[in-house]
Amino acid sequence: MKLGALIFDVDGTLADTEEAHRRAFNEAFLRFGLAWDWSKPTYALLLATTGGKERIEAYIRSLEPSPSEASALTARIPAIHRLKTECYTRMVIAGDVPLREGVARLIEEAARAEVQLGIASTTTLQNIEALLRTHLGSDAMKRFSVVGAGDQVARKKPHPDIYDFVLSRLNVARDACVAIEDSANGLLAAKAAGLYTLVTPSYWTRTEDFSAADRVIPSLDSLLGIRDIERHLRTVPACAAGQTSRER
Ligand code: XBP
Ligand code: MG
Repeated sequence: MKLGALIFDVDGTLADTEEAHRRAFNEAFLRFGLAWDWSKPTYALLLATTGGKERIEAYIRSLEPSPSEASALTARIPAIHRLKTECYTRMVIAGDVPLREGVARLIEEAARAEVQLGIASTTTLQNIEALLRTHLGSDAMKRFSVVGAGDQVARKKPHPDIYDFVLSRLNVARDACVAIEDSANGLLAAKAAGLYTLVTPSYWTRTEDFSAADRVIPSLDSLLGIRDIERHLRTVPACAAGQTSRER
């Protein structure tokens, strides 16, 4: 099977972004006068909820506020998240969030091999643009045939909606596509969309269950190029699950 497209997740896959997200959330809470300060252990637990706005909502529920307090706090989530996104993109543009190893090289190789590129992420388009333009140049977004982000779909990962959104706009057969993810939520979403899924665990997801992955590697830097992906794609049917070949 010839590889037709690579569909990248963003947070944790293109870059280990969650520490910057965590700091941006805390900066936004401070500027909103909220006595919330998400520690790393707290944030690691909160990452089970995908989507920044949904994560804040889950945190509010965990505080067990009165109905009127919950309603007042929930009404402020969009404004808090807008400020958080401003804080986060400022860090990204300042160069505080490097791409993970092997990402830029694989994107270059894909372009040379005429393999289409897509993005399927839970984060905002604004965050994706900031990361790609900072590291891949001002025309970086044009290198991706389809960019699926955050609120473009009703249900976030682990639902497959964002992958279905991207696949419906890519002119590539599903079984010629490879999803690249870092988290269990992302893996569930990609597999539910019927995709061969390569997982590169991140700092925040390294203890999660990737048994449904088609392949698990430490980072994209350990790939032997596009043909390496294609060779594995040929050996494992796209919708098969469980034949994980976890590589050290
Ligand atoms: C990971 C997420 C996002 C980020 C925070 O997205 O779940 O919510 O944690 O970004 P990905 P936002 O699918 O790229 O791994 O605050 O913009 O949601
Ligand atoms: Mg991710």
